[in-house]
Amino acid sequence: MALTGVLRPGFAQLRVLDMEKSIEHYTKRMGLYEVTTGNDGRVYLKCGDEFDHHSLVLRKCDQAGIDMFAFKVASDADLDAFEARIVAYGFPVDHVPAGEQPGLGRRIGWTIASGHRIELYAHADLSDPKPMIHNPDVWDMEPHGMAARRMDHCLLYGPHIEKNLDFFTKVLDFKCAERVDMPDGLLAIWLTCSTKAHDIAFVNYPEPAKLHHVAFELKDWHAVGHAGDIITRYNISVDIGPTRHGITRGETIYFFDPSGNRDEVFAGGYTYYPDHPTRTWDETQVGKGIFYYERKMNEAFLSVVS
Ligand code: M3P
Ligand code: FE
Repeated sequence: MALTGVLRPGFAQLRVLDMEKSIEHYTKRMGLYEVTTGNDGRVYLKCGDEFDHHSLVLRKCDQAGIDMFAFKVASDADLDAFEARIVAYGFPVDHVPAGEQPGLGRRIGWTIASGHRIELYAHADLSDPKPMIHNPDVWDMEPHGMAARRMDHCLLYGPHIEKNLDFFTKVLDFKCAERVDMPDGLLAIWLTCSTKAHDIAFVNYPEPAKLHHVAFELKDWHAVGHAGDIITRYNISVDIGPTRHGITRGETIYFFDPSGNRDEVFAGGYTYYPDHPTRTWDETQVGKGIFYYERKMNEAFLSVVS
Protein backbone atom coordinates (compact mmCIF):
# COMPACT_ATOMS: atom_id res chain seq x y z
CA MET A 1 0.00 0.00 0.00
CA ALA A 2 1.43 3.32 -1.03
CA LEU A 3 -0.71 5.63 1.10
CA THR A 4 0.86 5.65 4.57
CA GLY A 5 1.30 8.18 7.35
CA VAL A 6 -1.30 10.92 7.02
CA LEU A 7 -4.12 9.35 4.98
CA ARG A 8 -6.64 12.15 4.45
CA PRO A 9 -8.62 14.98 5.99
CA GLY A 10 -10.70 13.50 8.81
CA PHE A 11 -12.95 16.23 10.14
CA ALA A 12 -13.39 19.98 10.37
CA GLN A 13 -14.90 21.48 13.52
CA LEU A 14 -16.78 24.68 12.67
CA ARG A 15 -18.24 27.31 14.97
CA VAL A 16 -21.84 28.20 14.11
CA LEU A 17 -24.20 30.83 15.48
CA ASP A 18 -27.51 28.99 15.08
CA MET A 19 -27.41 25.21 15.36
CA GLU A 20 -30.85 24.49 13.91
CA LYS A 21 -30.27 26.59 10.78
CA SER A 22 -26.78 25.11 10.38
CA ILE A 23 -28.05 21.53 10.55
CA GLU A 24 -30.69 22.33 7.94
CA HIS A 25 -28.00 23.88 5.70
CA TYR A 26 -25.52 21.01 5.96
CA THR A 27 -28.10 18.18 5.79
CA LYS A 28 -31.07 19.26 3.65
CA ARG A 29 -29.16 21.61 1.36
CA MET A 30 -25.67 20.12 1.12
CA GLY A 31 -26.72 16.51 1.53
CA LEU A 32 -24.78 15.47 4.64
CA TYR A 33 -26.27 13.16 7.27
CA GLU A 34 -26.65 13.93 10.96
CA VAL A 35 -24.86 11.22 12.95
CA THR A 36 -25.26 12.19 16.59
CA THR A 37 -25.26 15.04 19.11
CA GLY A 38 -22.67 14.98 21.91
CA ASN A 39 -23.38 15.70 25.59
CA ASP A 40 -21.90 19.17 25.16
CA GLY A 41 -24.24 19.99 22.26
CA ARG A 42 -21.75 19.56 19.41
CA VAL A 43 -23.42 18.03 16.36
CA TYR A 44 -21.64 15.40 14.23
CA LEU A 45 -22.32 14.96 10.51
CA LYS A 46 -20.96 12.90 7.63
CA CYS A 47 -21.17 12.77 3.86
CA GLY A 48 -22.85 10.01 1.88
CA ASP A 49 -19.76 8.18 0.65
CA GLU A 50 -17.67 8.23 3.84
CA PHE A 51 -17.01 5.18 6.00
CA ASP A 52 -15.78 7.05 9.07
CA HIS A 53 -18.04 8.11 11.93
CA HIS A 54 -18.14 11.81 11.02
CA SER A 55 -16.31 14.44 8.98
CA LEU A 56 -17.95 17.67 10.15
CA VAL A 57 -18.49 18.86 13.70
CA LEU A 58 -20.63 21.92 14.46
CA ARG A 59 -20.11 23.79 17.74
CA LYS A 60 -22.46 26.57 18.79
CA CYS A 61 -20.60 29.79 19.50
CA ASP A 62 -21.15 33.53 19.13
CA GLN A 63 -18.37 33.79 16.53
CA ALA A 64 -18.15 31.78 13.30
CA GLY A 65 -14.89 30.15 12.15
CA ILE A 66 -12.92 26.93 12.46
CA ASP A 67 -11.79 25.33 15.75
CA MET A 68 -9.53 22.75 14.16
CA PHE A 69 -8.88 20.68 11.05
CA ALA A 70 -7.99 17.05 11.69
CA PHE A 71 -6.33 14.36 9.60
CA LYS A 72 -6.60 10.60 9.94
CA VAL A 73 -3.33 8.67 10.02
CA ALA A 74 -2.88 5.03 9.04
CA SER A 75 -2.02 3.53 12.43
CA ASP A 76 -1.50 4.12 16.14
CA ALA A 77 2.24 3.75 15.57
CA ASP A 78 2.06 6.60 13.04
CA LEU A 79 0.35 8.77 15.65
CA ASP A 80 3.24 8.23 18.08
CA ALA A 81 5.86 8.73 15.35
CA PHE A 82 4.27 12.00 14.20
CA GLU A 83 4.02 13.23 17.79
CA ALA A 84 7.77 12.71 18.24
CA ARG A 85 8.51 14.53 14.96
CA ILE A 86 6.17 17.45 15.75
CA VAL A 87 7.68 17.91 19.21
CA ALA A 88 11.23 17.66 17.79
CA TYR A 89 10.26 20.36 15.25
CA GLY A 90 9.35 22.62 18.17
CA PHE A 91 5.57 22.58 18.50
CA PRO A 92 4.13 21.50 21.88
CA VAL A 93 1.58 18.70 21.38
CA ASP A 94 -1.47 18.10 23.57
CA HIS A 95 -3.53 14.94 23.94
CA VAL A 96 -7.28 14.55 23.50
CA PRO A 97 -8.59 11.29 24.97
CA ALA A 98 -10.55 8.72 22.97
CA GLY A 99 -14.28 9.46 23.02
CA GLU A 100 -13.93 13.24 23.44
CA GLN A 101 -15.67 13.18 20.08
CA PRO A 102 -18.03 10.22 19.74
CA GLY A 103 -16.67 7.50 17.45
CA LEU A 104 -13.05 8.70 17.47
CA GLY A 105 -9.95 7.34 19.18
CA ARG A 106 -7.28 9.44 20.90
CA ARG A 107 -6.10 12.55 19.11
CA ILE A 108 -3.04 14.78 19.23
CA GLY A 109 -3.24 18.48 18.54
CA TRP A 110 -0.99 21.50 18.14
CA THR A 111 -0.96 25.02 16.68
CA ILE A 112 0.86 25.76 13.41
CA ALA A 113 2.57 29.04 12.45
CA SER A 114 -0.58 30.49 10.84
CA GLY A 115 -2.40 30.09 14.19
CA HIS A 116 -4.59 27.13 13.20
CA ARG A 117 -5.08 24.06 15.37
CA ILE A 118 -4.34 20.82 13.54
CA GLU A 119 -5.10 17.38 14.94
CA LEU A 120 -4.22 13.79 14.05
CA TYR A 121 -5.98 10.59 15.04
CA ALA A 122 -5.71 6.96 13.99
CA HIS A 123 -9.08 5.44 14.85
CA ALA A 124 -12.63 6.20 13.76
CA ASP A 125 -15.61 3.87 14.19
CA LEU A 126 -17.41 2.95 11.01
CA SER A 127 -20.23 5.36 10.35
CA ASP A 128 -23.85 4.40 10.72
CA PRO A 129 -25.33 4.53 8.15
CA LYS A 130 -22.29 3.81 5.96
CA PRO A 131 -21.74 3.05 2.28
CA MET A 132 -22.60 -0.57 1.45
CA ILE A 133 -19.72 -3.05 1.65
CA HIS A 134 -21.02 -6.41 0.39
CA ASN A 135 -22.45 -6.45 -3.15
CA PRO A 136 -22.61 -2.69 -2.80
CA ASP A 137 -25.10 -0.52 -4.62
CA VAL A 138 -23.78 2.86 -5.71
CA TRP A 139 -25.56 4.27 -2.66
CA ASP A 140 -27.49 2.86 0.26
CA MET A 141 -29.32 6.02 1.29
CA GLU A 142 -30.56 7.94 -1.75
CA PRO A 143 -28.48 11.12 -2.17
CA HIS A 144 -30.29 14.37 -1.44
CA GLY A 145 -29.59 18.10 -1.72
CA MET A 146 -26.18 18.78 -3.25
CA ALA A 147 -25.24 15.15 -2.54
CA ALA A 148 -21.82 15.89 -1.00
CA ARG A 149 -19.77 12.69 -1.28
CA ARG A 150 -16.91 13.54 1.05
CA MET A 151 -15.38 16.36 3.06
CA ASP A 152 -12.39 17.01 0.85
CA HIS A 153 -10.16 19.90 1.98
CA CYS A 154 -10.06 23.29 3.60
CA LEU A 155 -8.40 26.58 2.72
CA LEU A 156 -7.08 28.46 5.74
CA TYR A 157 -5.90 32.07 5.96
CA GLY A 158 -3.14 33.21 8.30
CA PRO A 159 0.40 34.58 8.57
CA HIS A 160 3.73 32.75 8.02
CA ILE A 161 2.48 30.25 5.45
CA GLU A 162 6.08 29.67 4.31
CA LYS A 163 6.56 28.15 7.79
CA ASN A 164 3.43 26.00 7.26
CA LEU A 165 4.96 24.81 3.97
CA ASP A 166 8.18 23.84 5.74
CA PHE A 167 6.31 22.08 8.55
CA PHE A 168 3.80 20.14 6.45
CA THR A 169 6.42 18.93 3.97
CA LYS A 170 9.20 18.13 6.47
CA VAL A 171 7.19 16.77 9.40
CA LEU A 172 3.88 15.44 8.02
CA ASP A 173 5.33 14.29 4.63
CA PHE A 174 2.91 16.39 2.54
CA LYS A 175 3.85 17.59 -0.96
CA CYS A 176 3.25 21.03 -2.40
CA ALA A 177 1.16 20.53 -5.56
CA GLU A 178 0.84 24.23 -6.46
CA ARG A 179 1.99 27.61 -5.20
CA VAL A 180 1.45 31.29 -6.04
CA ASP A 181 4.47 33.58 -5.74
CA MET A 182 3.83 37.32 -5.86
CA PRO A 183 6.55 39.98 -6.12
CA ASP A 184 6.29 40.56 -2.36
CA GLY A 185 6.42 36.87 -1.44
CA LEU A 186 4.54 33.59 -1.18
CA LEU A 187 0.76 34.17 -1.50
CA ALA A 188 -0.70 30.65 -1.40
CA ILE A 189 0.14 26.94 -1.22
CA TRP A 190 -1.84 23.79 -2.01
CA LEU A 191 -0.59 20.78 -0.03
CA THR A 192 -1.42 17.12 -0.55
CA CYS A 193 -0.87 13.91 1.42
CA SER A 194 -2.58 11.79 -1.24
CA THR A 195 -3.26 11.60 -4.97
CA LYS A 196 -5.65 14.54 -4.75
CA ALA A 197 -4.46 17.94 -5.95
CA HIS A 198 -4.84 19.21 -2.37
CA ASP A 199 -5.90 18.13 1.09
CA ILE A 200 -5.25 21.50 2.74
CA ALA A 201 -4.32 24.93 1.38
CA PHE A 202 -3.14 28.20 2.89
CA VAL A 203 -3.25 31.83 1.83
CA ASN A 204 -0.98 34.40 3.46
CA TYR A 205 -3.06 36.80 5.55
CA PRO A 206 -2.19 39.08 8.47
CA GLU A 207 -4.82 37.74 10.89
CA PRO A 208 -4.18 34.24 12.32
CA ALA A 209 -6.44 31.17 12.45
CA LYS A 210 -8.95 32.25 9.80
CA LEU A 211 -11.15 30.01 7.65
CA HIS A 212 -11.61 30.71 3.95
CA HIS A 213 -13.64 27.58 3.15
CA VAL A 214 -14.30 23.93 3.82
CA ALA A 215 -14.81 21.99 0.59
CA PHE A 216 -16.99 18.99 -0.16
CA GLU A 217 -16.62 16.83 -3.23
CA LEU A 218 -19.53 16.24 -5.65
CA LYS A 219 -19.85 13.66 -8.42
CA ASP A 220 -19.38 15.82 -11.52
CA TRP A 221 -19.92 19.18 -13.23
CA HIS A 222 -23.69 18.53 -13.46
CA ALA A 223 -23.79 18.12 -9.68
CA VAL A 224 -22.07 21.52 -9.33
CA GLY A 225 -24.80 23.01 -11.56
CA HIS A 226 -27.47 21.32 -9.43
CA ALA A 227 -25.81 22.82 -6.33
CA GLY A 228 -26.17 26.23 -8.04
CA ASP A 229 -29.91 25.55 -8.51
CA ILE A 230 -30.25 24.66 -4.82
CA ILE A 231 -28.35 27.81 -3.79
CA THR A 232 -30.77 29.99 -5.76
CA ARG A 233 -33.92 28.02 -4.86
CA TYR A 234 -33.23 28.35 -1.14
CA ASN A 235 -31.77 31.84 -1.32
CA ILE A 236 -28.38 30.75 0.07
CA SER A 237 -25.78 33.52 0.06
CA VAL A 238 -23.60 32.76 -2.99
CA ASP A 239 -19.98 33.89 -3.28
CA ILE A 240 -18.84 32.92 -6.78
CA GLY A 241 -19.54 30.30 -9.42
CA PRO A 242 -20.22 27.89 -10.92
CA THR A 243 -16.76 28.36 -12.39
CA ARG A 244 -13.45 26.56 -12.54
CA HIS A 245 -10.05 26.89 -10.90
CA GLY A 246 -6.88 26.94 -12.99
CA ILE A 247 -5.09 25.90 -9.79
CA THR A 248 -6.12 22.25 -9.06
CA ARG A 249 -8.56 22.44 -12.06
CA GLY A 250 -11.64 21.88 -9.86
CA GLU A 251 -15.13 22.83 -11.07
CA THR A 252 -16.60 24.78 -8.24
CA ILE A 253 -19.19 26.97 -6.56
CA TYR A 254 -18.74 28.88 -3.27
CA PHE A 255 -21.46 29.99 -0.86
CA PHE A 256 -21.94 30.78 2.82
CA ASP A 257 -23.52 28.75 5.59
CA PRO A 258 -26.03 30.58 7.82
CA SER A 259 -23.20 31.68 10.16
CA GLY A 260 -21.01 33.14 7.40
CA ASN A 261 -18.57 30.24 7.08
CA ARG A 262 -17.75 29.76 3.41
CA ASP A 263 -18.44 26.35 1.87
CA GLU A 264 -17.20 25.07 -1.47
CA VAL A 265 -18.68 22.18 -3.43
CA PHE A 266 -16.60 21.05 -6.35
CA ALA A 267 -15.91 18.22 -8.76
CA GLY A 268 -12.86 17.16 -10.73
CA GLY A 269 -9.28 18.21 -10.20
CA TYR A 270 -6.25 16.34 -11.42
CA THR A 271 -4.49 13.31 -9.97
CA TYR A 272 -1.31 14.14 -8.11
CA TYR A 273 1.59 11.74 -7.56
CA PRO A 274 4.41 12.48 -5.14
CA ASP A 275 7.02 12.61 -7.92
CA HIS A 276 5.19 15.44 -9.72
CA PRO A 277 6.82 18.87 -9.77
CA THR A 278 5.14 21.75 -7.93
CA ARG A 279 3.07 23.80 -10.38
CA THR A 280 3.79 27.51 -9.93
CA TRP A 281 1.88 30.71 -10.67
CA ASP A 282 3.03 34.32 -10.68
CA GLU A 283 1.34 37.71 -10.49
CA THR A 284 0.78 37.87 -14.26
CA GLN A 285 -1.54 34.82 -14.37
CA VAL A 286 -2.79 34.40 -10.80
CA GLY A 287 -6.30 35.60 -11.75
CA LYS A 288 -6.57 32.74 -14.25
CA GLY A 289 -5.18 30.36 -11.64
CA ILE A 290 -7.88 31.20 -9.14
CA PHE A 291 -10.83 31.59 -11.56
CA TYR A 292 -10.02 30.11 -14.94
CA TYR A 293 -13.04 31.53 -16.78
CA GLU A 294 -13.21 35.00 -15.20
CA ARG A 295 -9.39 35.29 -15.39
CA LYS A 296 -9.32 37.86 -12.63
CA MET A 297 -9.15 38.00 -8.85
CA ASN A 298 -12.33 38.69 -6.94
CA GLU A 299 -11.92 41.08 -4.00
CA ALA A 300 -14.66 39.53 -1.83
CA PHE A 301 -13.35 36.01 -2.48
CA LEU A 302 -9.91 37.05 -1.29
CA SER A 303 -10.89 39.16 1.71
CA VAL A 304 -14.01 37.61 3.34
CA VAL A 305 -13.03 35.00 5.93
CA SER A 306 -14.53 33.66 9.15
C1 M3P B 1 -9.55 26.33 -4.12
C2 M3P B 1 -9.48 24.97 -4.65
C3 M3P B 1 -7.82 30.91 -3.71
C4 M3P B 1 -8.04 29.63 -4.36
C5 M3P B 1 -8.79 28.65 -3.94
C6 M3P B 1 -8.79 27.36 -4.58
C7 M3P B 1 -8.47 31.34 -2.47
O1 M3P B 1 -10.42 26.50 -3.18
O2 M3P B 1 -10.25 24.13 -4.19
O3 M3P B 1 -8.65 24.71 -5.52
O4 M3P B 1 -7.06 31.66 -4.19
FE1 FE C 1 -11.11 24.71 -2.32
